[in-house]
Amino acid sequence: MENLWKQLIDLLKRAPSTVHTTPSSDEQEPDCREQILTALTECRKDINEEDLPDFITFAKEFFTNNPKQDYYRLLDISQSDEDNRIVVIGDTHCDYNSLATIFSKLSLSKDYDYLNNARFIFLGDYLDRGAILFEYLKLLFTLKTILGDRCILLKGNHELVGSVEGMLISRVIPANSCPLLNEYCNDTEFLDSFADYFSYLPSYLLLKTRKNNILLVHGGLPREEYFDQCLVSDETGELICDDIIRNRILSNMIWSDPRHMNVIQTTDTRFEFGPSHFDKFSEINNIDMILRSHEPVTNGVESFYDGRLYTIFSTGGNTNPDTGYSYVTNPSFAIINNDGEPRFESIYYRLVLAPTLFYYDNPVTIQPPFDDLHLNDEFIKMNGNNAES
Ligand SMILES: [Mn+2]
Repeated sequence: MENLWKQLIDLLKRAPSTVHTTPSSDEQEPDCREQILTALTECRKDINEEDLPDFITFAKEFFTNNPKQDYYRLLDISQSDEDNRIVVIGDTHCDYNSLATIFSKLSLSKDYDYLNNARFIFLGDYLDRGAILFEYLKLLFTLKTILGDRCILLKGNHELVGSVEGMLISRVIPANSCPLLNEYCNDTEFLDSFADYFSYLPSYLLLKTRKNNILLVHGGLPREEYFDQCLVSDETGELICDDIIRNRILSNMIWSDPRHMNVIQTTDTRFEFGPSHFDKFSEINNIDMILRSHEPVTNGVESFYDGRLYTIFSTGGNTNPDTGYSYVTNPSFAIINNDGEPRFESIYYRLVLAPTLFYYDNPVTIQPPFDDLHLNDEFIKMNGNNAES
């Protein structure tokens, strides 16, 4: 095990001998690649009860350096001459294996230096359901620190947490992260900062590319009654409406779910919408595509409305001990280019070496092919036919 482990780390560190880098400025960019690859293994070390004070100190420092960040609205790459790649990651729910494997897989690409150049947009739901909260949060916060503005964490419904009299309370039931934090982190200042950080995450991002305007959001669309009360600004991506309406709309967008057929909206917080609802909203607001997460889909990706809306789910794997969603057999993520064409990558499929890094004793089960195998093919070329078996 020891030798294999060392070989794998060495392999990952040397993988792309020639990588395409985006010439952004004359300034020397920091080498994020090495830092991220180190973090993937360092953060995996168990955080036991005696290590919690260190974790709390680390997290407090993170919250201080990353205050409320509810300001992302628009990311415009439509005029850019650089080769931009946007990596979109769906729900991860405290699944260390899947989060780490996405980054280790991207590190193997030979045609683009993802860890040094790509932007990473997370669609929310970091908390609850998964097996290891503290190690996962340490990795997530470390990645955000290394990537800075290249990492945008959007808010999911599981991030609707508040601190009431020194206890974390979640609006999601059951919420297993909050009881754990309340039990082990009896530190009011920490719990307040924790609630503050997650409550103020931005709820959506509008990505303008050469061909498509893409809305990135955890759930989906607002109810129809708000359609004529809001517009998405083309310049700033902001919702133009009054504060009360804005809050209702943002809540809708964190909770709603698309359906293939037209449906009657329910009165619950979590409501459903169909193709005509989607068409109407996207026409009013000039939106071509929506990428969202929120619902576990077995294949990791599900397409709606002729490929104009996708659900992406990024935790799962039927032998993955970190996931609460083992029935999601093919958890996936997306990569968007300058034209705004998304392609979908399976996190574990066909990869033998990289996932073993994070699986420890659990062998990876190979899944049937799903979609574009761009990165997988590079990996196979690099490692010979063994990677396919
Ligand atoms: Mn959700």
